[in-house]
Amino acid sequence: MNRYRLLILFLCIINLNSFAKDGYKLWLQYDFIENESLRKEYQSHIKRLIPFGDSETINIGLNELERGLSGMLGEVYLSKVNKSNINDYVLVLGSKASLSHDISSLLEKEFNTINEEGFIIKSITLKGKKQIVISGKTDVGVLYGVFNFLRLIQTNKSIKNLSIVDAPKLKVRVLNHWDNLDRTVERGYSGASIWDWHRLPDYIDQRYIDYARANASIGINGTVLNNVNANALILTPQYLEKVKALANIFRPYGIKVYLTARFSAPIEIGGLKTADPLDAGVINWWKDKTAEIYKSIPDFGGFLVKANSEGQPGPQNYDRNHVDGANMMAEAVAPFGGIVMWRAFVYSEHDANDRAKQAYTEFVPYDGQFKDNVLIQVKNGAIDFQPREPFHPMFGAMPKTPLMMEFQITQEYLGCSTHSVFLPTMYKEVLDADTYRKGKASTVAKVIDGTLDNKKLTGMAGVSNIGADRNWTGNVFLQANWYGFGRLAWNPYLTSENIADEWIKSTFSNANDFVQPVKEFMLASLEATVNYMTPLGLHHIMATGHHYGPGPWVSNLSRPEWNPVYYHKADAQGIGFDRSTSGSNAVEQYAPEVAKMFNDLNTCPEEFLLWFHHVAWDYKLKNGKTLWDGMALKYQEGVNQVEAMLKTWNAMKPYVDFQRYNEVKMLLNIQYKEAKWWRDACLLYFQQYSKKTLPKGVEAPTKTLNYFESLKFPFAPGN
Ligand code: GCV
Repeated sequence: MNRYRLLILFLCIINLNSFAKDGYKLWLQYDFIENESLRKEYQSHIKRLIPFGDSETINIGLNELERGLSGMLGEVYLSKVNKSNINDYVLVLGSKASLSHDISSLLEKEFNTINEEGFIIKSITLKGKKQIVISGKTDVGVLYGVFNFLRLIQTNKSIKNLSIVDAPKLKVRVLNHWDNLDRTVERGYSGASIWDWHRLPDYIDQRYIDYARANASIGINGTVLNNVNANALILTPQYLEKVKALANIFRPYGIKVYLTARFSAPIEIGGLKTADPLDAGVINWWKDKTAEIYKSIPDFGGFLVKANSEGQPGPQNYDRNHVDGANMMAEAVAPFGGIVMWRAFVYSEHDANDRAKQAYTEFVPYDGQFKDNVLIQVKNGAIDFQPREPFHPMFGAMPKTPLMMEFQITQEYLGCSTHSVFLPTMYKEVLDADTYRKGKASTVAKVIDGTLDNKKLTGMAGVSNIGADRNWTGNVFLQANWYGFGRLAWNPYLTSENIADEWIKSTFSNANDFVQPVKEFMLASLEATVNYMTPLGLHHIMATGHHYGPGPWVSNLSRPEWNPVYYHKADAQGIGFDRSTSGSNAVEQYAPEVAKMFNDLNTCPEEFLLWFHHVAWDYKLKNGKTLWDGMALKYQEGVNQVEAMLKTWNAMKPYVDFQRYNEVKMLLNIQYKEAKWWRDACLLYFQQYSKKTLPKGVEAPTKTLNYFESLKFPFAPGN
């Protein structure tokens, strides 16, 4: 090889290296710890690595430790040292059953406090030798312990005297992929579906393994592979073979696969004349289909069903109800330990009632009638994943039914993958909300973790924001929402601040001058977005169909509740949806304490003002401004906040690799532009009704309302 070729080879290697920072590695960067004394401190506590047991899961844990420790500490640790020859400062890894008796007996107390998926990370001294033990009751518990141990080092925490005992508070922690078999993703903004159905089962994309690893690192233990607007073909042998291939990859990472079940599948792929849930032929068809699935996927998780919602078939097509449908499927999966997640996202074109009331009206009368292996999956709010919604009233109204939370991680109503919005803040607003079902402190978190009503089956679902884009989520910042969802599904009591802190340090840097400003910007990002899109309780005023950009003027769609005008109800008097006792009375679906608070203009939190009340333009807000002025100033504030986020990020250049720095910067610039678009379009439109001028401090729009109304986006993604 001549010198010239050598040089080219060298440049190629450098170039390949730069790919390491394209976001693919997510929060598992394992960057080398430059601070020598800190690095040495860690090294002094981990001199050898000893695995007990050699299951696939334990080997994954071992590889992860080697990868993480050599990345961060720059040394490759010896793995298989002789177990009888334990030296000082050994890192021991193994489940309760595989650890040597003298080690496991030291952890007896800890083992008694964790569940099957919990883990222990403990510093012990055995026969005068210092060790750190990572253990759990199961191998998957150990794997969770490994990821948590590595996170300690990634976030520069001390590992001197460890005594960490942790276990998930929720049982089912699943991603919902709204991925179609043709690789389009409903409401997906990060490229094509990661499931390459055409080439499965024989072609195993490395992504599947990396996906499983990333999920395991945050405790996600299930994935629903396909869209809730389901295609029955996924249940045919041709596709089940592909599903099996994915299940085999995910299994050692503690991840189960689930599928959405199209209610009419017995007709579409089974050749039956009906899908009536009380028909013997249909019942048997689902039982046989389920048995067929479990034969090839013994740990199959179960079904997720969207029934009688937005055109999907369901039991009501046969004059049956949700209980009939859900229980029929639940019986089919029960012998195998499977579950049914039955969605409560329903609203009917035949129900003239306020859409916000419909799911409650349909489901609450069935409280206590579902089988034990049914979880009712409820969206965080009663409309549909709006930038801000009050908690869904169903959470305070079904004590005899296990309810699971459905959050949306993908940003259908939040600027697609372009806008950098840190969603754990929103998830926490809902989890911390008080339903008052059993008096004060009956939070939504306590409802879904089962502690309020002593429920065994619990869960949280997140509609995935993952796609085939190299950085997984279309915007590096939105990896934080996947991360945060997983962390909150594990423990809904974590704070969004802690989650942001962990994510920033694991993804970018521990430098304080980076962590603090970026954390501040992340924590403020939801409020900024609410301000420039839907301040003061406004909702669903996005353009229709794709939901990209503002569309408060849309009024021509066939169903009233598909039109933004239905939600904001702006007129010469004022603006907002009256859901008080003098309006639709949606407030009555909450416990009396909550209903009273929302019902009264004086006590209704201003962030939900226009959600519950139609308010006069001259109404005085708490800050003394009129509603019109206050609203206009909120829109402006949102724009200013994005400008500040952009400024913060621009100053972060020294701390971030160029590719990720520049991508985030470009996206923030787009967000800034679109925040102004939202402000101008909405204020010009509402101004037609308020007939008031913009207050001081609000920038004048540079385009006309006609211009904004004329904008069309026929190819907006995710639609
Ligand atoms: C998967 C909203 C979305 C739909 C989605 C639906 C649901 O209506 O716009 O794309 O369908 O919610 O959650 O079922």
